[in-house]
Amino acid sequence: MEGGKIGRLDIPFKCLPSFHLHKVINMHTSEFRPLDVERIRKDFPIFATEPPLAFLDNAASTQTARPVVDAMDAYYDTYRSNIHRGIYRISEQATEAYEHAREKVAQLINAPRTRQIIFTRNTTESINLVAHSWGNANIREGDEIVLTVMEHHSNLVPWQLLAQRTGAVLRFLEITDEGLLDFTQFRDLLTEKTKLVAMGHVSNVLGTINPIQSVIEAAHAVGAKVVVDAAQSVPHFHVDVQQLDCDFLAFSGHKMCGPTGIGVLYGQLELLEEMPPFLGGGSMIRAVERDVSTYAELPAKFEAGTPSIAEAIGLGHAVDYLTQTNLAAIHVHEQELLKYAHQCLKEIEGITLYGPSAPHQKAGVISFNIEGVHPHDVAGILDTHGVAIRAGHHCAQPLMKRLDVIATVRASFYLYNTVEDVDRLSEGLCRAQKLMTRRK
Ligand code: C6P
Repeated sequence: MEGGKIGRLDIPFKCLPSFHLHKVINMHTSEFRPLDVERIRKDFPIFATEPPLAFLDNAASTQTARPVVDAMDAYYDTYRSNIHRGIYRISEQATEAYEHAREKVAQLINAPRTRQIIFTRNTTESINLVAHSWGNANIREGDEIVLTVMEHHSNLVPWQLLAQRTGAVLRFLEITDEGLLDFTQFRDLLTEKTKLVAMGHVSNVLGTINPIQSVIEAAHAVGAKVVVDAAQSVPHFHVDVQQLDCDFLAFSGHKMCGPTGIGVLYGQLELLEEMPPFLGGGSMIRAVERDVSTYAELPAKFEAGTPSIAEAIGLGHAVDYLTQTNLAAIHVHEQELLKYAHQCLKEIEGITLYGPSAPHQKAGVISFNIEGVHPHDVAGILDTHGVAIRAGHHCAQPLMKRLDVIATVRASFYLYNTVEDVDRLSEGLCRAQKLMTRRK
């Protein structure tokens, strides 16, 4: 399992993230049950339509599970009210449901304390919160922030803005031609000037699973803090913040069968306690004078204004849904679809697949291009066959530049996808390839 060393810090670089251990253990005990995809699909009414939809754009946003919608409907129909302020029954019920959702999220990622879970709107807002609150207070001119060329813009632009505000310097870890991070460079990048490493756990374009735990150990060894963009990992496999020992971790509800408008920021307690508020307003204060205020305890300090109440409740139910379904089984299912998709797609004439091919280094995301066919044309033709995929730069323009492409086509899998979805994808691609190259 030891895949090498990270720079001068001599920290072992583990190729396999820890969740694979869970997977291996689970698969060899009676605990492991493959997914019952047919049953799962019944929880998503969109799949009952005819002709059936092959929804393969899960990295952008997943479908919402019925129990999630039911929980949100129940809030709107029976106890809709604001939280943390009403001295009446339904407001107390809403407060309880909202805070219960926080407990479920804390358990999902094994946060030591529930107050380390801050509800935001999405991953983007979570990262911006850290960049403003922690970043403005801790980053100075000449400090270095280490990123990678595979970052989503949400884990790049906030750091660019922070660097512009403070005079800090951004440094980038490159990737190999296979789409893995090039750790031979880490030696030069991580120095005593490094104050922060911000890295995606899983690339939304290449599907690469980065060895985040080793990165965190290496960053901590030089005294740097680490922000993990977990938008593409938490929904798909078990992530344990105590095991990772990350300083901050961000993800979104809408990528894990939950609603839009709700995201999560986890942070180390001492950091969150020291950090100044991000947004000011109601709910985040202790006492307000004309010229100055004192602030509420965590997590309220970072949740100014009326939050997304129904959405938080929905997220709590999405967490229940995923954990009851079993995240290890979801991961195995996605890996099987990925393997099958790789086999099918590599047979298509003129196709270039991007990202690693070894399954343990890749999540259920597959990006590709077909020679002579624009990705948008591929997406349009697939749409006429009832296959939904994403084509474009996927909010990762520096990565597109590194791959020397303007865009890619991307298919991404989740618990409700089937082998038939992959077959329809490859049939549609064959047609697109024939149609578009015949025209030229
Ligand atoms: N990626 C995709 O199609 P928000 O929009 O804040 O919920 O998530 C932002 C984000 C941050 N990091 C990663 C790794 C992501 O994949 C995303 C969202 C979508 O790839 C929409 S661009």
